[in-house]
Amino acid sequence: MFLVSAKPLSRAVPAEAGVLDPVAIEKYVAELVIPPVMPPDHRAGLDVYTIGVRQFRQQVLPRGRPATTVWGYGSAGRPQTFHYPAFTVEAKAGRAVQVRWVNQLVDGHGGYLPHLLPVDPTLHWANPPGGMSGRDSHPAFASTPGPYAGPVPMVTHLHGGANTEDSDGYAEAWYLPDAHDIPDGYARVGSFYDEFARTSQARFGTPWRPGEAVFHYANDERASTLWFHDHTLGITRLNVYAGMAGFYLLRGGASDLAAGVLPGPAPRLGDPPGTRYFEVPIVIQDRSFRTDGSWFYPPSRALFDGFKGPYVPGSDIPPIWNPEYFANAMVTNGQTWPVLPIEPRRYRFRLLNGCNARTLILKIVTGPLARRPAAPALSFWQLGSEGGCLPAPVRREQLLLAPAERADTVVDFTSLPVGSELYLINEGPDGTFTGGTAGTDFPAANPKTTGQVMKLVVTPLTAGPVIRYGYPALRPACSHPKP
Ligand SMILES: [Cu+2]
Repeated sequence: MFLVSAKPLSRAVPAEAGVLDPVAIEKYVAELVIPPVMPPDHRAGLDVYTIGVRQFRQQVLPRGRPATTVWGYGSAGRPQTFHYPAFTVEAKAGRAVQVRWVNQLVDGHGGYLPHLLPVDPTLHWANPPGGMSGRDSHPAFASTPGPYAGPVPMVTHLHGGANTEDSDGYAEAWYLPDAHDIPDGYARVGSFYDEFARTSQARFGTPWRPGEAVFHYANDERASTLWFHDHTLGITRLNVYAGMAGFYLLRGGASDLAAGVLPGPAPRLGDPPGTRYFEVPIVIQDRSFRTDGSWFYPPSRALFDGFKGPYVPGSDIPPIWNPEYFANAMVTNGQTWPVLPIEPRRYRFRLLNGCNARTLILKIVTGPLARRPAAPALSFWQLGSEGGCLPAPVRREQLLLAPAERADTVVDFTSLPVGSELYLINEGPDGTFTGGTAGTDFPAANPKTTGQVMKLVVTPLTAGPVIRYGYPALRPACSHPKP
């Protein structure tokens, strides 16, 4: 899914004017956003959604600092549902979901919006300007071009889904928005789009309209934590960085953990404001900002390894693309360094590493600036991974998550006095992870910035049952079919 190079060359902090110093960003101001549930259009035999991608402003940095222009998904008829990361799609095992994914990256007049981030047009990429013959290719240039400023392709991949190919979000099945000003000669769709539109319509009878694709998910796999994100050829890294990501939780069936055994609830449709949740999805992403609040992503190869050219002609080094990028701040559920008030209960945390290249090593500790490697204050009980629940819970002092990996965990806060403060920290490296232990084999991430993720503050217990099950007595109810 993400392109990961083996070269241990990358630097975490770009030496570029106008980049916001992450040390200056106030931490633990905003309360963690727990994404609500994505509302379906209707549920009639299957769950039917229309999910668009739009450009909007969101307070990613703490209040008092500028908002950030982001791209995010939402229910197309409900403007208030657009958020980065997306509201969560709740799916049931054995019950199909249909999503009409709409590219709404247009302005108020229906004209296309250019990318928020620098697109390197010299890569093997979607390449709409190449037209029908040159799309999804590696275009030739006589001299070094600037970034691509045209209409932006998208196609959504359900990561972890057992999808048929016409619904999988193939990198070459992208499509532009249905804008009125697409330049003449541009390809409007990728080279697999038309074939998939035909096969999908033949199977499901649902036509794909311009600027859209209709994907069907059978949900006939094991219950697990899935997520969706953009997957367009050659710009996946940029579309995801701009904000195109969300959770898709598949529940139920013989492979799920027994209902009522684990901490909950998770958000449900129609919850009144202020509802407390004890199952919380958490996506952690590294991001850099400019001082005006906009996303920063390296606009030049020189920020990767200092190579200043020649690019085209003269070498085959792409002028803009960075093989890997490690941003300098941590964003969790769409906000820098949030705080989560917790009760002295057990919580279910579904953790997702949504970074482009950064491997996370997560721990829960009592002080954010503790010497690395830090002594964990609490363990994670890992119940599940990308493939669904494990044969038995595993106690982990730390969680290692590579990009796109998920861990389904329970953390027990029941013994903590009200007022206790804990921190979710990251001891993965500020660069390529090549194995080993923080402090021995590589320096842990900067304890002042990328080495911190989220604060947890214990607040008084509210009404509601405190489930008194215990580990290791808990036995998952899932069945593991023999291979
Ligand atoms: Cu993926």
